[in-house]
Amino acid sequence: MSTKIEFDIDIQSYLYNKKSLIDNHLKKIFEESNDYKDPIELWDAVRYSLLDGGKRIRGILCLAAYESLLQENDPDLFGDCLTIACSIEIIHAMSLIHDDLPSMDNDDLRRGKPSCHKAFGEATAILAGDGMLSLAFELITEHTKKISETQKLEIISTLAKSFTKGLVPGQMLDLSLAGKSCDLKTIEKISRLKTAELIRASIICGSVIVLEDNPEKEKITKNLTDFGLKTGTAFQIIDDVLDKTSDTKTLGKTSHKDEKQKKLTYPLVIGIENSKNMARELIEEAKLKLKDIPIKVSLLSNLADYIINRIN
Ligand code: GRG
Repeated sequence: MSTKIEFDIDIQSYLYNKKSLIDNHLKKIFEESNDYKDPIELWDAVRYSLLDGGKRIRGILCLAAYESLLQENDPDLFGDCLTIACSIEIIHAMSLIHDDLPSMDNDDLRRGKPSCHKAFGEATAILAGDGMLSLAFELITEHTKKISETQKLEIISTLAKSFTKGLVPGQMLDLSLAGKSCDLKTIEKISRLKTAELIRASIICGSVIVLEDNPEKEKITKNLTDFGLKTGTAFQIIDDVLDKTSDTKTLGKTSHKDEKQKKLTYPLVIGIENSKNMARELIEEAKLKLKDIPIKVSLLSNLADYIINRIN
Protein backbone atom coordinates (compact mmCIF):
# COMPACT_ATOMS: atom_id res chain seq x y z
CA MET A 1 0.00 0.00 0.00
CA SER A 2 1.27 3.51 -0.83
CA THR A 3 2.38 5.97 1.85
CA LYS A 4 -0.24 8.64 2.35
CA ILE A 5 0.83 12.27 2.63
CA GLU A 6 -1.99 14.12 4.33
CA PHE A 7 -3.10 17.74 4.19
CA ASP A 8 -3.23 19.74 7.35
CA ILE A 9 -6.59 21.37 6.74
CA ASP A 10 -9.01 23.77 8.29
CA ILE A 11 -12.10 22.71 6.34
CA GLN A 12 -14.03 25.96 6.93
CA SER A 13 -11.17 28.00 5.41
CA TYR A 14 -10.88 25.49 2.57
CA LEU A 15 -14.62 25.82 1.79
CA TYR A 16 -14.43 29.61 2.00
CA ASN A 17 -11.33 29.89 -0.21
CA LYS A 18 -12.54 27.50 -2.88
CA LYS A 19 -16.02 29.03 -2.96
CA SER A 20 -14.39 32.47 -3.47
CA LEU A 21 -12.25 31.10 -6.30
CA ILE A 22 -15.30 29.61 -8.04
CA ASP A 23 -17.43 32.75 -7.46
CA ASN A 24 -14.71 35.02 -8.85
CA HIS A 25 -14.01 32.82 -11.84
CA LEU A 26 -17.72 32.68 -12.73
CA LYS A 27 -17.94 36.50 -12.52
CA LYS A 28 -14.85 36.82 -14.72
CA ILE A 29 -16.40 34.63 -17.44
CA PHE A 30 -19.29 37.10 -17.78
CA GLU A 31 -17.15 40.23 -17.43
CA GLU A 32 -14.56 39.21 -20.01
CA SER A 33 -16.75 37.92 -22.83
CA ASN A 34 -19.18 39.78 -25.05
CA ASP A 35 -20.81 36.48 -26.01
CA TYR A 36 -23.05 36.41 -22.94
CA LYS A 37 -24.62 39.86 -23.03
CA ASP A 38 -27.35 39.91 -25.68
CA PRO A 39 -30.30 39.72 -25.19
CA ILE A 40 -29.72 41.35 -21.85
CA GLU A 41 -32.87 39.86 -20.22
CA LEU A 42 -31.63 36.32 -20.85
CA TRP A 43 -28.12 36.82 -19.49
CA ASP A 44 -29.36 38.94 -16.59
CA ALA A 45 -31.49 35.94 -15.59
CA VAL A 46 -28.44 33.65 -15.88
CA ARG A 47 -26.22 35.95 -13.81
CA TYR A 48 -29.01 36.46 -11.25
CA SER A 49 -29.32 32.72 -10.62
CA LEU A 50 -25.66 31.85 -10.90
CA LEU A 51 -23.44 34.53 -9.45
CA ASP A 52 -25.01 35.33 -6.15
CA GLY A 53 -25.19 32.49 -3.66
CA GLY A 54 -24.86 28.74 -3.43
CA LYS A 55 -22.43 26.74 -1.35
CA ARG A 56 -20.54 25.58 -4.48
CA ILE A 57 -20.09 22.14 -2.91
CA ARG A 58 -20.05 20.25 -6.24
CA GLY A 59 -17.38 22.53 -7.69
CA ILE A 60 -15.41 22.30 -4.46
CA LEU A 61 -15.57 18.48 -4.54
CA CYS A 62 -14.23 18.56 -8.11
CA LEU A 63 -11.27 20.73 -7.01
CA ALA A 64 -10.75 18.60 -3.89
CA ALA A 65 -10.62 15.32 -5.86
CA TYR A 66 -8.06 16.90 -8.19
CA GLU A 67 -5.93 18.23 -5.33
CA SER A 68 -6.13 14.97 -3.39
CA LEU A 69 -4.73 12.97 -6.31
CA LEU A 70 -2.21 15.51 -7.54
CA GLN A 71 1.50 14.73 -7.26
CA GLU A 72 2.91 18.05 -8.41
CA ASN A 73 1.42 21.52 -8.51
CA ASP A 74 0.56 22.73 -12.02
CA PRO A 75 -1.13 26.17 -12.31
CA ASP A 76 -2.43 25.56 -15.87
CA LEU A 77 -3.97 22.24 -14.90
CA PHE A 78 -5.48 23.83 -11.80
CA GLY A 79 -6.94 26.56 -14.05
CA ASP A 80 -8.60 23.89 -16.18
CA CYS A 81 -9.97 22.20 -13.08
CA LEU A 82 -11.39 25.54 -11.91
CA THR A 83 -13.11 26.00 -15.29
CA ILE A 84 -14.63 22.53 -14.99
CA ALA A 85 -15.70 23.20 -11.38
CA CYS A 86 -17.46 26.34 -12.71
CA SER A 87 -19.15 24.33 -15.47
CA ILE A 88 -20.46 21.92 -12.84
CA GLU A 89 -21.81 24.78 -10.74
CA ILE A 90 -23.49 26.23 -13.87
CA ILE A 91 -25.20 22.88 -14.52
CA HIS A 92 -26.26 22.63 -10.88
CA ALA A 93 -27.66 26.20 -10.88
CA MET A 94 -29.51 25.40 -14.11
CA SER A 95 -31.10 22.35 -12.50
CA LEU A 96 -32.25 24.53 -9.58
CA ILE A 97 -33.90 27.04 -11.95
CA HIS A 98 -35.85 24.27 -13.67
CA ASP A 99 -36.58 22.53 -10.36
CA ASP A 100 -38.24 25.72 -9.05
CA LEU A 101 -40.55 26.15 -12.07
CA PRO A 102 -44.33 26.07 -11.45
CA SER A 103 -44.63 22.82 -13.43
CA MET A 104 -41.97 21.19 -11.25
CA ASP A 105 -41.43 21.99 -7.54
CA ASN A 106 -43.06 25.42 -7.84
CA ASP A 107 -40.83 27.29 -5.40
CA ASP A 108 -40.80 31.07 -5.14
CA LEU A 109 -37.56 31.30 -3.22
CA ARG A 110 -34.02 30.15 -4.02
CA ARG A 111 -30.73 31.13 -2.41
CA GLY A 112 -32.54 33.68 -0.27
CA LYS A 113 -34.20 35.60 -3.10
CA PRO A 114 -37.10 35.18 -5.57
CA SER A 115 -36.50 32.18 -7.79
CA CYS A 116 -35.57 32.84 -11.43
CA HIS A 117 -39.10 32.52 -12.88
CA LYS A 118 -40.48 34.81 -10.15
CA ALA A 119 -37.92 37.48 -11.01
CA PHE A 120 -37.82 37.08 -14.81
CA GLY A 121 -40.92 35.11 -15.87
CA GLU A 122 -41.26 31.46 -16.78
CA ALA A 123 -40.15 31.57 -20.42
CA THR A 124 -36.95 33.46 -19.56
CA ALA A 125 -36.21 31.05 -16.70
CA ILE A 126 -36.56 28.03 -19.02
CA LEU A 127 -34.28 29.65 -21.60
CA ALA A 128 -31.78 30.76 -18.97
CA GLY A 129 -31.52 27.11 -17.89
CA ASP A 130 -31.13 25.96 -21.49
CA GLY A 131 -28.42 28.57 -22.10
CA MET A 132 -26.56 27.56 -18.94
CA LEU A 133 -26.50 23.88 -19.87
CA SER A 134 -24.95 24.77 -23.23
CA LEU A 135 -22.55 27.28 -21.65
CA ALA A 136 -21.24 24.61 -19.26
CA PHE A 137 -20.13 22.41 -22.15
CA GLU A 138 -18.81 25.38 -24.15
CA LEU A 139 -16.51 26.29 -21.25
CA ILE A 140 -15.10 22.76 -21.10
CA THR A 141 -14.33 22.72 -24.82
CA GLU A 142 -13.30 26.37 -25.31
CA HIS A 143 -11.91 27.65 -22.00
CA THR A 144 -9.55 24.85 -20.95
CA LYS A 145 -5.86 25.07 -21.86
CA LYS A 146 -3.96 22.00 -20.83
CA ILE A 147 -6.17 18.94 -20.61
CA SER A 148 -6.14 16.64 -23.64
CA GLU A 149 -9.02 16.16 -26.08
CA THR A 150 -9.51 12.68 -24.61
CA GLN A 151 -9.84 14.14 -21.13
CA LYS A 152 -12.34 16.75 -22.36
CA LEU A 153 -14.40 14.01 -23.96
CA GLU A 154 -14.32 11.94 -20.78
CA ILE A 155 -15.41 14.91 -18.66
CA ILE A 156 -18.22 15.83 -21.08
CA SER A 157 -19.37 12.23 -21.24
CA THR A 158 -19.28 11.88 -17.42
CA LEU A 159 -21.45 14.98 -17.01
CA ALA A 160 -23.85 14.13 -19.86
CA LYS A 161 -24.42 10.64 -18.40
CA SER A 162 -25.10 12.16 -14.99
CA PHE A 163 -28.09 13.94 -16.59
CA THR A 164 -29.44 11.10 -18.75
CA LYS A 165 -28.88 8.42 -16.12
CA GLY A 166 -29.28 10.72 -13.10
CA LEU A 167 -30.82 14.15 -12.75
CA VAL A 168 -33.46 13.92 -15.48
CA PRO A 169 -34.96 10.50 -14.61
CA GLY A 170 -34.45 11.34 -10.91
CA GLN A 171 -36.52 14.50 -11.28
CA MET A 172 -39.15 12.59 -13.26
CA LEU A 173 -39.54 10.00 -10.49
CA ASP A 174 -39.46 12.67 -7.78
CA LEU A 175 -42.41 14.42 -9.44
CA SER A 176 -44.40 11.41 -10.57
CA LEU A 177 -44.15 9.43 -7.31
CA ALA A 178 -45.13 12.36 -5.02
CA GLY A 179 -48.11 11.33 -2.89
CA LYS A 180 -47.70 7.64 -3.72
CA SER A 181 -46.80 5.00 -1.17
CA CYS A 182 -43.09 4.62 -0.79
CA ASP A 183 -40.45 2.25 0.52
CA LEU A 184 -36.79 2.80 1.33
CA LYS A 185 -35.65 1.29 -1.96
CA THR A 186 -37.65 3.80 -3.98
CA ILE A 187 -36.42 6.82 -2.02
CA GLU A 188 -32.83 5.53 -2.31
CA LYS A 189 -33.23 5.31 -6.08
CA ILE A 190 -34.66 8.84 -6.41
CA SER A 191 -31.89 10.33 -4.23
CA ARG A 192 -29.15 8.54 -6.09
CA LEU A 193 -30.46 9.75 -9.44
CA LYS A 194 -31.46 13.34 -8.73
CA THR A 195 -28.63 14.24 -6.33
CA ALA A 196 -25.86 11.67 -5.86
CA GLU A 197 -25.10 11.21 -9.57
CA LEU A 198 -24.01 14.84 -10.07
CA ILE A 199 -21.96 14.76 -6.87
CA ARG A 200 -20.27 11.56 -8.08
CA ALA A 201 -19.68 13.11 -11.52
CA SER A 202 -18.13 16.24 -9.93
CA ILE A 203 -15.57 14.11 -8.09
CA ILE A 204 -14.85 11.95 -11.15
CA CYS A 205 -14.33 15.06 -13.35
CA GLY A 206 -11.70 16.35 -10.91
CA SER A 207 -9.99 12.96 -10.94
CA VAL A 208 -9.97 12.65 -14.76
CA ILE A 209 -7.69 15.73 -14.94
CA VAL A 210 -4.99 13.98 -12.91
CA LEU A 211 -5.40 10.30 -13.68
CA GLU A 212 -4.75 10.20 -17.44
CA ASP A 213 -1.63 8.00 -17.32
CA ASN A 214 -2.18 6.47 -13.92
CA PRO A 215 -2.01 2.63 -14.05
CA GLU A 216 -4.40 2.46 -11.09
CA LYS A 217 -7.02 4.68 -12.76
CA GLU A 218 -9.71 1.99 -12.90
CA LYS A 219 -9.51 1.10 -9.22
CA ILE A 220 -9.28 4.74 -8.12
CA THR A 221 -12.29 5.69 -10.29
CA LYS A 222 -14.31 2.77 -8.91
CA ASN A 223 -13.62 3.78 -5.30
CA LEU A 224 -14.25 7.48 -5.97
CA THR A 225 -17.54 6.52 -7.66
CA ASP A 226 -18.61 4.64 -4.51
CA PHE A 227 -17.39 7.55 -2.35
CA GLY A 228 -19.37 10.04 -4.49
CA LEU A 229 -22.61 8.04 -4.54
CA LYS A 230 -22.56 7.44 -0.78
CA THR A 231 -21.65 11.05 -0.01
CA GLY A 232 -24.24 12.30 -2.51
CA THR A 233 -26.97 10.16 -0.98
CA ALA A 234 -26.04 11.43 2.49
CA PHE A 235 -26.25 14.98 1.06
CA GLN A 236 -29.85 14.36 -0.06
CA ILE A 237 -30.79 12.74 3.26
CA ILE A 238 -29.58 15.85 5.11
CA ASP A 239 -31.42 18.04 2.57
CA ASP A 240 -34.62 16.15 3.45
CA VAL A 241 -33.94 16.42 7.19
CA LEU A 242 -33.20 20.17 6.96
CA ASP A 243 -36.42 20.75 5.02
CA LYS A 244 -38.29 19.34 8.03
CA THR A 245 -36.22 20.77 10.88
CA SER A 246 -34.86 24.12 9.71
CA ASP A 247 -36.42 27.43 8.67
CA THR A 248 -36.76 29.32 5.40
CA LYS A 249 -34.27 32.05 6.38
CA THR A 250 -31.47 29.59 7.22
CA LEU A 251 -32.11 27.45 4.16
CA GLY A 252 -32.61 30.32 1.68
CA LYS A 253 -35.46 28.24 0.21
CA THR A 254 -38.95 27.43 1.48
CA SER A 255 -38.75 25.01 4.42
CA HIS A 256 -41.35 22.33 5.29
CA LYS A 257 -42.20 22.06 1.63
CA ASP A 258 -41.68 18.33 1.08
CA GLU A 259 -44.61 17.44 3.33
CA LYS A 260 -46.92 19.99 1.69
CA GLN A 261 -46.05 18.61 -1.74
CA LYS A 262 -46.27 15.03 -0.48
CA LYS A 263 -42.70 14.40 -1.61
CA LEU A 264 -41.08 11.06 -0.90
CA THR A 265 -38.31 11.75 1.58
CA TYR A 266 -36.13 9.82 4.01
CA PRO A 267 -37.82 11.34 7.12
CA LEU A 268 -41.21 10.30 5.69
CA VAL A 269 -40.10 6.71 5.24
CA ILE A 270 -37.79 6.10 8.22
CA GLY A 271 -38.14 9.17 10.49
CA ILE A 272 -35.73 12.01 11.29
CA GLU A 273 -33.37 10.23 13.71
CA ASN A 274 -33.02 7.14 11.52
CA SER A 275 -32.37 9.42 8.56
CA LYS A 276 -29.56 11.20 10.39
CA ASN A 277 -28.08 7.85 11.45
CA MET A 278 -28.26 6.55 7.91
CA ALA A 279 -26.47 9.66 6.61
CA ARG A 280 -23.73 9.21 9.23
CA GLU A 281 -23.30 5.53 8.30
CA LEU A 282 -23.10 6.37 4.60
CA ILE A 283 -20.40 8.96 5.29
CA GLU A 284 -18.37 6.44 7.31
CA GLU A 285 -18.72 3.87 4.50
CA ALA A 286 -17.75 6.54 1.95
CA LYS A 287 -14.59 7.45 3.88
CA LEU A 288 -13.53 3.77 3.96
CA LYS A 289 -13.54 3.80 0.14
CA LEU A 290 -10.64 6.28 0.24
CA LYS A 291 -8.48 4.04 2.43
CA ASP A 292 -7.08 1.60 -0.10
CA ILE A 293 -6.40 3.90 -3.04
CA PRO A 294 -3.35 6.15 -3.50
CA ILE A 295 -5.02 9.43 -2.55
CA LYS A 296 -4.56 12.02 0.19
CA VAL A 297 -7.58 11.12 2.29
CA SER A 298 -8.13 14.03 4.66
CA LEU A 299 -9.54 16.63 2.27
CA LEU A 300 -12.38 14.51 0.84
CA SER A 301 -12.93 12.94 4.27
CA ASN A 302 -13.38 16.35 5.88
CA LEU A 303 -15.72 17.47 3.08
CA ALA A 304 -17.79 14.32 3.61
CA ASP A 305 -18.09 15.19 7.31
CA TYR A 306 -19.08 18.76 6.42
CA ILE A 307 -21.89 17.40 4.23
CA ILE A 308 -23.68 15.78 7.17
CA ASN A 309 -22.95 18.56 9.63
CA ARG A 310 -24.09 21.43 7.42
CA ILE A 311 -26.96 23.69 8.47
CA ASN A 312 -28.07 24.80 4.99
C1 GRG B 1 -29.37 18.87 -15.71
C2 GRG B 1 -30.32 18.43 -17.99
C3 GRG B 1 -30.55 18.68 -16.58
C4 GRG B 1 -31.84 18.71 -16.13
C5 GRG B 1 -32.28 19.04 -14.76
C6 GRG B 1 -34.69 19.91 -12.81
C7 GRG B 1 -33.83 18.72 -12.91
C8 GRG B 1 -33.46 18.21 -14.28
C9 GRG B 1 -33.32 18.09 -11.83
C10 GRG B 1 -33.51 18.56 -10.43
C11 GRG B 1 -32.37 18.07 -9.60
C12 GRG B 1 -32.37 18.66 -8.23
C13 GRG B 1 -32.73 20.10 -8.05
C14 GRG B 1 -32.02 17.88 -7.19
C15 GRG B 1 -31.90 18.38 -5.79
C16 GRG B 1 -30.46 18.47 -5.43
C17 GRG B 1 -30.23 19.33 -4.23
C18 GRG B 1 -30.21 18.68 -2.90
C19 GRG B 1 -30.05 20.65 -4.37
C20 GRG B 1 -29.62 21.61 -3.34
O1 GRG B 1 -28.21 21.74 -3.50
P1 GRG B 1 -27.32 22.69 -2.60
O2 GRG B 1 -27.77 22.59 -1.17
O3 GRG B 1 -27.72 24.13 -3.15
O4 GRG B 1 -25.90 22.41 -2.87
P2 GRG B 1 -26.81 25.46 -3.27
O5 GRG B 1 -27.81 26.57 -3.39
O6 GRG B 1 -25.96 25.57 -2.03
O7 GRG B 1 -25.99 25.32 -4.50
